[in-house]
Amino acid sequence: MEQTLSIVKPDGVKKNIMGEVIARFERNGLRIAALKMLKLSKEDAKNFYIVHKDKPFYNSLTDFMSEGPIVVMAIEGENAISRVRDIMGATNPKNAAPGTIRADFASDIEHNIVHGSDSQASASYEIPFFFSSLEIL
Ligand code: 3AN
Repeated sequence: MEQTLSIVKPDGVKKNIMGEVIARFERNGLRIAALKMLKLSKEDAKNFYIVHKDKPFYNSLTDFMSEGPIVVMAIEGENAISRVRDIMGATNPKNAAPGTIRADFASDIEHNIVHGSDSQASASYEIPFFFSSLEIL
């Protein structure tokens, strides 16, 4: 069993597809172990994406991630990290396989609807960033 952190980003919430994103994970047999809606401050977004702090897109990414509500969830299942990333599709929606969330809904590489941890190390940072152990069921 593996756990991963997924986020419906502000563009996904704005497009009214949070339920669609969650349903795609559930239909794949993954289990939602924790879930909440919240809004990040700019400072929160910078801390969440600290691994990207030297990237040219760090400032605009953290502006975008703090511009509106997001839905964060801890997802559990066998190979949950790679399964969630398969369901999401490639970072750039232009390269995302047909039928993936990003191919179906994302407008560009920054506004790409959904986040999923890219490794166990990332998941170990990202899950406790949002959830206490009491909130993961
Ligand atoms: P993923 O979310 O697919 O793991 P990462 O970790 O490489 O992708 O990038 C984190 C986030 O940064 C992406 N979800 C995307 O919103 C944004 N991003 C990545 N690359 C770019 C880029 N070249 N220009 C703008 N934003 C980017």
